[in-house]
Amino acid sequence: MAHPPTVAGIGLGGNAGQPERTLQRATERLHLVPDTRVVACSPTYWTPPWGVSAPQPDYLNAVVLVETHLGAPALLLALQVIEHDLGRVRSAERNAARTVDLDVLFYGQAIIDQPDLVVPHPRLSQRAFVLLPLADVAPKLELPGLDRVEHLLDALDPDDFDRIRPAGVTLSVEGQAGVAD
Ligand code: A4P
Ligand code: MG
Repeated sequence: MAHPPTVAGIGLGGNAGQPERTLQRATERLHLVPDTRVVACSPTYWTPPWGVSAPQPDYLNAVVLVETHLGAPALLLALQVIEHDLGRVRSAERNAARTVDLDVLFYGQAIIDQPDLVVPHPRLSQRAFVLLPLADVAPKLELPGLDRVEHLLDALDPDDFDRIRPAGVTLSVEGQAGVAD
């Protein structure tokens, strides 16, 4: 049975291969997921790798909002298919470099705590690389069990924004990433 239309936030990140191209392709694929359409794309940011022990390239990060009739588990499954198709190889190493990581940041006002799906994303409120692009597209959003996005962003340590810089890569559902001069 179709679920009522729900807005969900998808976190996109990648730091292997060609992240500009891969995040654009992921955005196009999100728009092709059945019963789902992309309703907003944030700007993109280059961000220093968070939670890694060995050096890695910076990540390209962004947030896309979708409106979907899929339930949250089906949406996660669709994200995993896209990750796989775009060349994501899962590694035993935690936080290993990856071509693309797609996380469900929130799913409407749902609070989900299942072994394979935790929503809102458990580490969201600590992460400038998530909150900065999320605040670009949904600053006033109240995240269930947390706070308003703009308040979560304000609560971060200013040091968390060190070395985050706008990437100027425009994500769109129309194909072809635009790269600003
Ligand atoms: N899972 C549970 N809840 C969710 C959710 N809300 N969205 C489960 C997506 N997946 C969820 O994910 C591992 C398992 O999490 C899945 O089987 C799913 O059922 P994964 O994508 O296979 O592995 P992962 O992404 O390496 O693990 P994890 O724990 O999700 O890592 P994070 O938290 O996503 O962090 N630094 C910067 N600057 N930018 C980044 O984007 N990303 C990470 C990965 C680390 N450092 C980063 C970045
Ligand atoms: Mg993930």
